[in-house]
Amino acid sequence: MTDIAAVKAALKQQRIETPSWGYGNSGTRFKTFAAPGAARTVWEKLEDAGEVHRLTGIAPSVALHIPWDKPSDGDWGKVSHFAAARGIEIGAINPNVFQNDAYKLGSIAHPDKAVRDSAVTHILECIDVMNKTGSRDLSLWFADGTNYAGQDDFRSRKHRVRSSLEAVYAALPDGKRMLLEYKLFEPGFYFTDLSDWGVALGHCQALGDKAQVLVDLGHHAQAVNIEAIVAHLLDEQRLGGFHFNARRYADDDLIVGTTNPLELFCIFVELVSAGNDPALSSHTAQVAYMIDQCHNIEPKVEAMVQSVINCQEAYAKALLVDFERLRAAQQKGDVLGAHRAVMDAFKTDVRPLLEEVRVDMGAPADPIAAHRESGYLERVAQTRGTADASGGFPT
Ligand code: PSV
Ligand code: MN
Repeated sequence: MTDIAAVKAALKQQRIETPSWGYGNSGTRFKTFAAPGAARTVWEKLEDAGEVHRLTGIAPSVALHIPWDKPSDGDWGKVSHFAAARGIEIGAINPNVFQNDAYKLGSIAHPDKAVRDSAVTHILECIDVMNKTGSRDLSLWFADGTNYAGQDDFRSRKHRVRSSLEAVYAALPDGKRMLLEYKLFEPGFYFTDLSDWGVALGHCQALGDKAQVLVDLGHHAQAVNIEAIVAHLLDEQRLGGFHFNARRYADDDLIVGTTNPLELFCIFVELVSAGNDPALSSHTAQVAYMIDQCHNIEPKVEAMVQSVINCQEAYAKALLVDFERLRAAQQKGDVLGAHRAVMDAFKTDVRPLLEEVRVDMGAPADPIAAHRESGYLERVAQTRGTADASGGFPT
């Protein structure tokens, strides 16, 4: 039996973080199409993130990428205040150690210690930004890897990664966390230093409790069972957070839940299940739910709202799983009975329930319709104009 009041209460607690870089122009390596009104500066990205929160009621923080989002005067207090005035706060801080020429052969795994040191120095500056903005999470992704057999020594690179991460970990104040993101390929095509959850988990366990694994849904090979990875990391108490997006072939960064709604739902089922487990509930409560998505052909604010809604729908359906029925069927070895228990929840239309939840929270029942009616896009297109296509994703 489902306790709808409890489901609604849980839905009101859900939080999804949006990425600043999702509000600027972005594209493929073939073409970046300039979108009218796309954010050009950190201020405009914060305005857009505030609009997504106003429309959904569950997106009260925004992740920043440094130096893309660094204000010209370096005044992070001003950034925090600007965000607070729009009802949002600064979320994860993402250092960028992949765009300087010096990083051609890697950053924290680079053969030259001077390059490794400069990458660590940049990350330490990002910890300073966390201290100034009140951000809890340092979100680390490294483009480090190689393209050819023999290009560099795997074990030496592993040791360089470990000692660089140790230097960062040592500087992390109490109460802050380091999230380590893995990716199986790109820009390295032969080998990636942090290629999968096992490698990331190994480093995190060696570093200490403040180091946690970040799962980006786009960073796995085809057919990898991400919900099983999530279950394993939760059980190890090492799931730090997500980068939600949808993929079809590679790291496509499409709107969350568009190509993979069942996968997204199954991930949330694991989270609800762990949240119900007294041994894992406090670990599960600290998981960061972040979107990492760039929109190439669709309007950006609207796309971000759709992603938030899709996360909300997946969570609502996961909350409807009858776990008593599911566990009983599993215990009996009733294969289809167990499958049907999960699929019954997946097939439930949760849209009317979510409309009620939104209205209770003071958000519009239909955030997309409200956005279209509000004239926000027309207004920002007028005031911001059409930014240079490289405006949001600096090269
Ligand atoms: C890398 O593909 C990634 O997923 C990392 O999270 C980066 O920070 C982000 O995309 C933006 O480049
Ligand atoms: Mn990511």
